[in-house]
Amino acid sequence: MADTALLIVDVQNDFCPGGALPVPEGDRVVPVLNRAIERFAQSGAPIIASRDWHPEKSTHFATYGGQWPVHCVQNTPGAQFHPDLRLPANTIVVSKGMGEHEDAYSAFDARTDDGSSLEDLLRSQGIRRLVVGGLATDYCVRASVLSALEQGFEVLVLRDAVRGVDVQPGDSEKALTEMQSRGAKLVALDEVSLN
Ligand code: VGL
Ligand code: ZN
Repeated sequence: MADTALLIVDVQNDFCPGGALPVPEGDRVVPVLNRAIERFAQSGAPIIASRDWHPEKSTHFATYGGQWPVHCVQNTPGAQFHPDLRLPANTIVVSKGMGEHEDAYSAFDARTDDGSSLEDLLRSQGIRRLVVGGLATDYCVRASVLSALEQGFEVLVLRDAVRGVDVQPGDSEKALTEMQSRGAKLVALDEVSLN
């Protein structure tokens, strides 16, 4: 059984150029992630996609006292995965940030439609290693990687498959260094061996 899963973090229209909270070059992660998806699918390893899935009213948004423009509102086009991302039909989708007072940057705060947490899901499938890519390096990727490490998972970050918002210049670089110092490895897809 595969002990490694692919975790694709928040590759949604609102985080890509033209979206409500665009990450510069956010769409550039898509082709790299499509290659990763192919590899994982071929070896029968699980593919998990997290999505930011906010209610219309949320203290996460600047209009209600938070930090961000309105983005990834449930069931809107901006919350859809990028149209070029080739997620297989058996992708496990986990949603986060559904509470009205919830930022939920980490995919470990996300749940499936039937209420399983990401951690339960990974443990029940015998996953001990995560390969991670997506958006944004300095928010949801960072938070997800740090939670995974805290929970004892081995983490490989696909360095060509992440992009950050850089609210302050250098935030993404800082986040990558922090992830590495806590034990994550930054790798290219070709360096990842499955099985
Ligand atoms: C994210 C800011 C606000 C992310 C989500 O997915 O990195 N960033 N909500
Ligand atoms: Zn959000």
